[in-house]
Amino acid sequence: MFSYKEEFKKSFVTRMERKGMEKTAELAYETLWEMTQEWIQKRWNRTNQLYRDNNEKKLYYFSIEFLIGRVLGQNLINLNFYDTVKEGLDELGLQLSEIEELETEPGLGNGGLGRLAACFVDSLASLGLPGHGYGLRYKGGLFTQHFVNGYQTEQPTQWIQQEHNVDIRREELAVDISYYGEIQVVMGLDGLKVNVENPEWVKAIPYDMPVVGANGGTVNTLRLWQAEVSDRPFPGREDYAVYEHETAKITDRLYPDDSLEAGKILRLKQQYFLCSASLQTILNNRSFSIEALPENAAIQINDTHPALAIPELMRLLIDDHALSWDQAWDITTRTISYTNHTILEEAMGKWDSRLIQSLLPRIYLIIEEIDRRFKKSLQQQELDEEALHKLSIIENGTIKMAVLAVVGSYKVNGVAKLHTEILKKREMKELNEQFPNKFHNKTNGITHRRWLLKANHELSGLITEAIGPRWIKEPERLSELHYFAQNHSFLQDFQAIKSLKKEHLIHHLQRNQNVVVDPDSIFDIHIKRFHGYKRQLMNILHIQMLYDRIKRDPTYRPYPRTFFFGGKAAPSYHFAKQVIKMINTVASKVNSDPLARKHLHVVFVENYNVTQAEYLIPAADVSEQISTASKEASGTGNMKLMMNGALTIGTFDGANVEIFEEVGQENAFVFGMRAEQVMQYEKEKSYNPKEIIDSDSEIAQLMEELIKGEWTDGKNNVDFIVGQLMEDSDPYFVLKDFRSYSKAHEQILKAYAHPEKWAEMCVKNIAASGIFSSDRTIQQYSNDVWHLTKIPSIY
Ligand code: 26Y
Repeated sequence: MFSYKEEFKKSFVTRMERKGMEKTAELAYETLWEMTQEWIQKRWNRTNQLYRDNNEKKLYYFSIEFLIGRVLGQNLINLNFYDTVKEGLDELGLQLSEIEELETEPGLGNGGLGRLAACFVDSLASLGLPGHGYGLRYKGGLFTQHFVNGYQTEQPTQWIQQEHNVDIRREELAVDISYYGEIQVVMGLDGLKVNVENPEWVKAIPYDMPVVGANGGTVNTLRLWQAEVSDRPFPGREDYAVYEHETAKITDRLYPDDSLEAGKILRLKQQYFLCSASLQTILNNRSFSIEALPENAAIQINDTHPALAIPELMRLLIDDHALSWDQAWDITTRTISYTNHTILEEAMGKWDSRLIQSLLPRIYLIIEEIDRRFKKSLQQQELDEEALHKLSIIENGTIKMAVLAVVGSYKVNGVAKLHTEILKKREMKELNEQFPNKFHNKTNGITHRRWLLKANHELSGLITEAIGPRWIKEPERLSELHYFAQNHSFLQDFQAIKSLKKEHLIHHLQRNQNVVVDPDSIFDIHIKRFHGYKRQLMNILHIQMLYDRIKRDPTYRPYPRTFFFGGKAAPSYHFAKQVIKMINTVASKVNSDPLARKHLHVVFVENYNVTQAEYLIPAADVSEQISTASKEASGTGNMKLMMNGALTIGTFDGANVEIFEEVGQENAFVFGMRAEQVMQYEKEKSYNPKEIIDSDSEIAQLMEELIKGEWTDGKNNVDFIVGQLMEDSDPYFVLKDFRSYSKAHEQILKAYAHPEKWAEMCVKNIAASGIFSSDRTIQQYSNDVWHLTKIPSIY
């Protein structure tokens, strides 16, 4: 055990010397990496031994994304070694922060859903609960974003290195996955049996990554599957080069372009690969009878991407374990539960029946049978056409994965109160009526171990000085900070830390992007995936308006603000890409104008990812959470920013509603339509943006400039934006909420003019943020859905 600095230093130096090379940061990284892996390995072995001895029920979290971020620093924090190592290295003339920068972040996710999965596995291990993640080991991860002339370009990301990888190959646990083939019904010993003849085989190799819980007590496993050629013979394998190439593509990258059929097949292959490999490994390595699966394993599917787990588990139970349909259905629907993350129609997973039929013929038959039986069970009720439509799994040649996921699981949850209500009352009303006890809410959370302890070491220290260290284990104790919200010296310390974190961000951006930011300006931060409903467009239009005002009105000289954007657009999402181009164009226009630049600065942080988030979030004064009410299922960036003492400008949407409830609306800047109003407009189809343009001359002026292409480097770059904003009665109501958004920004300026009062509001936000720790969320899932037992801690 290296709990003491001197011991650490001794061992570190010996190892460095053994390598016998120059003392570079790279070598230090390698050495520290090895040492950390050794510390972890011991604890990992112990945890696994305990699991074998105790045979407790386990949770498996299936997710197509795990956005874990860099692991070295986080592991040191969770092991409680961070400070010791940092000081030890300092004394050896090395900087831990520099060493950390050498790690390439694995980009195995895109946004909130993937980061949530990462926060959840951290909380599971930290609470000492037996819960493991199952995902895919994409070679490339999500693309790297660069701007060329203001346009987003996408380059493949390479995170897997030859040495010092974060995961361990487990060859001995490989399983085979089959695609295609022809269905044959044969007479077996116990009656008819379905066989698939001549399928194509692919091998799935697991790579295991340790998930280190708080205090290093429990180390769980994140298992990521990689596709490789199978040893099994099958027709078609002769053309080996093609086979090898096609196989490697399965885990080559996250979200391959699916605008063409080949891309769709690839995504389907990925989803099935994840489900089949994970289920096979669970069933192969069990120590209980197959009938006892639900008492021994809970499987949570993260959105519909892994919903094929339902028919795949049925297939394994019926075809491989010779159970009857009814037995298999009973087991499946007591093992699997489903989390929904969206109400957006286009993001609800749907597959063309023909695609599944050809790629996964046996799975198709099972889905058909699930649908047939479910429809049959509905026959006694007098349901209207609309209800039948909402309740069908297969309809007009389409398979609706969300309906399959609800029917085939024992619990279904939304990710914030409002979202769950919308699911129950609107999107999934009919399903909720059929299964009244299935739906429940679990408001998302974030791990404070990454988003406060790691990302904001300084603020964490200040909090501990004020209220003692117990909040680290019990984050709801952050509420004790309320006593300090009016304590002058505490507020001053808070302000000093905010300034320091701004400096860190400035330094980081200077190094990476060569931009220089005014540390005294208000840091207004809008970071998330690019999407219409998240309304980055509203933010940039507002900046355009501010610019116009500064130019037009010599008395309008507002306090300096820096508007930060960060986020990626899906490569084929043209509207979102135009918004990116617009932000970059506005940025160069505003930033190069000497007058405007005194008051406004627009910074688009290239290639937003977890590492960048760790710089941006602690430095934020203002958190932009401005989605069209009803569209953002929860949001989790809102929680991270609040926990770091930023004030939210936001709509009544997703978890914002609960944030406002906790902190009080007087400590936030709330604006815009409510979800009911939005839904009313949608129902009546009565929103007409032209009315707003006609009645508001300033907005009319903005639109005029926009249409001329003045803010986008020409008209060609604005057609999707203009089309959506004005012609198609914008589904995201940008102009409708624009005025109240702009007023909320005026309130921000007024509030910021009183620094101490502002700091007080920030501290109240931190104090109210404890409930948004994912430890709380995970404990609720465990109590209500998974029923896990804590394993005794050994360290
Ligand atoms: C397959 C494709 C269409 C697709 C790809 C990615 C569909 C959805 C997604 C990702 C969705 C996502 O990240 N959703 C976010 O999940 C967070 C965690 O629950 C929520 O906080 C957030 O509101 C939601 O947008």
